[in-house]
Amino acid sequence: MVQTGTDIATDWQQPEGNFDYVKREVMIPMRDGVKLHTVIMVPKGAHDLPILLERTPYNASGFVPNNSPHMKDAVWSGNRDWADGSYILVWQDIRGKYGSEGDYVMTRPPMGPLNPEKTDDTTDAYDTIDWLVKNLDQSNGRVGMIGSSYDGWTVTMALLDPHPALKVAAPESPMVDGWMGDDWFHYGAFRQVNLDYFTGQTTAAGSGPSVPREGYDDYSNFLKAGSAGAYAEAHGFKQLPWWNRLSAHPAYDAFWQYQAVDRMLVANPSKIPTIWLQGFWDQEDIYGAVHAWEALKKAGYEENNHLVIGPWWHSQINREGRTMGPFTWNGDTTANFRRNWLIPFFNQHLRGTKMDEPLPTAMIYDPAEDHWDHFADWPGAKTLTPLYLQADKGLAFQQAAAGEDSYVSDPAKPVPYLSRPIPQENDRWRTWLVQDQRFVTDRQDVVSYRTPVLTKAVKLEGAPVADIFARTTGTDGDFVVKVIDVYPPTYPDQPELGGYQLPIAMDIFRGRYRNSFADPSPIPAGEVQEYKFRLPTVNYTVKPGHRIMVQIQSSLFPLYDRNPQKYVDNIFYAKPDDYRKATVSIVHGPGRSAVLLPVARE
Ligand code: PG9
Repeated sequence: MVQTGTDIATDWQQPEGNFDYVKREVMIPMRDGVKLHTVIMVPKGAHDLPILLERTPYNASGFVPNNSPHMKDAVWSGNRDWADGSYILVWQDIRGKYGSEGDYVMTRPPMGPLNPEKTDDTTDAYDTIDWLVKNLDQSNGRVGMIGSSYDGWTVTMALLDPHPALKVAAPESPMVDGWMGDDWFHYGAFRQVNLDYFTGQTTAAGSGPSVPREGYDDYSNFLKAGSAGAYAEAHGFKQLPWWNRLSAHPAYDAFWQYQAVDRMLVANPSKIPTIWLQGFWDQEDIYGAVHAWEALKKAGYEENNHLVIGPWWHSQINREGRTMGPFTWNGDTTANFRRNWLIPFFNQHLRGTKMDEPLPTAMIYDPAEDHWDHFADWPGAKTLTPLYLQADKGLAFQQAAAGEDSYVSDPAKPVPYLSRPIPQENDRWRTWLVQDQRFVTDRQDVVSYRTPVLTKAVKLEGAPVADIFARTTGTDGDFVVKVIDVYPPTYPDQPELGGYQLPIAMDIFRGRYRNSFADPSPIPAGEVQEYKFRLPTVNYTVKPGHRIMVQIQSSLFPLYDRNPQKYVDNIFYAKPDDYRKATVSIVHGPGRSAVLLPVARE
């Protein structure tokens, strides 16, 4: 038998056979005619089911990676718990990405000063929900939105003017403020390892390549290139509109202020029951959920907004949650949260089934105690207690005599954020925030202050604030402050934790912004200045037998770009000879350097 023509079937239809669901791919029209690619899975024989919607720039089709007849096996693991036949599952490519029409704009700001169009991710979510409830006969007309990180950001956008059918939401590790403390900068220090994300997202509508590397160790790759701008532009970034916009706005000017989601939420608060969720050691978006929740609380919207912080890395909520680096938790903390709280919360608002126990205002894991704490109000500590830096590298709740400690910060030898080598494909990225800090503690450009061995537990409930007084011989400089739990020298329960220096809160602050985030100014060389900034939120018991350590350094490289330590207009374009050694002196004594701790109990 000779076959003429093609062996490819003209219109292949998968026989439904024993499939327990029907999968459809549709193009949903938005108000301006642009159509968005949407994948819909409806359990067979469904009626009166709620809809779970996720809007993503990461390929909606990829959320159903397996061609299995069973919904639970067909969806990716993050959705498995939802694929038991009780939800219609929907994933949508946002505008301009993967199968969707239209133009893509990075975390597109809502219509207004930064967006002259007639649509945004708020209207796109609205139009999508409208279509879904009108066109899916099997639905009960009620929709919940979920998603992590960028997909968490799309949830927050939907909340700004929600469709009436949207009844519940869970932004998980949402990007909320890309300048203050989420993906792009932390207090003005640029997260240059994200440059691969720029090429990945904006060189193609699908998935673009990462930046090609000269060598295995990113510490050397970035150091050789000079500034972040020199690195980016040597790799063609001038072709990327998003890079051009971002690099023209190194300070917290109107560009960043107008896209800060916490500000927008307060201007447009919703009554939708919402879970703001993030990881305790969230290496990408540690700022967003807690700040959005706090802003809404302050605006009087505490009742419908809940805060959840698990002992997790970024987006771990959608994966297994038994471990974090060398730490093993009491069971699968993510599966337990999803099954015992998240899904019942959605069920309550989407189908009226009551939760066994109502979700508390705040539910935050204490990793040291290895259990969840439930809070009717948060932060638990109503005041901050200064822990003062002392002579002889001591730390105490009492002030002591004046003194200072100096180190030389050399931009030619920045302090690494992970032990070297640091390859681009790096499975330690997820857990770098719990890395044992002993790999840098003895460097001459890192200063560490320690309390005596604690005789009583110190329970921290809230966000510590670094309040550092320092002089530098430079005219700019970065300050990294870490609060560390130092384990006892031996730890029989898990011997490899003996002496472990576990960071429980750390962040970086670019000195030029000490007086104003919008208007940077040179640091007066040789004059004592105050650098005061909030660290990530903690709920943590430092146990008797442990010590608290405060560690200070001037770089976290190559995660953050180097500060040249000479004031230049735009650090993205610092020239090689702008990079100068500086002597940094940390000043302590009455009214001077301290970390203000949210001590709830001692
Ligand atoms: N943290 C990633 C991201 C979010 C928003 C903007 C850009 C990047 C993410 O994991 O999606």
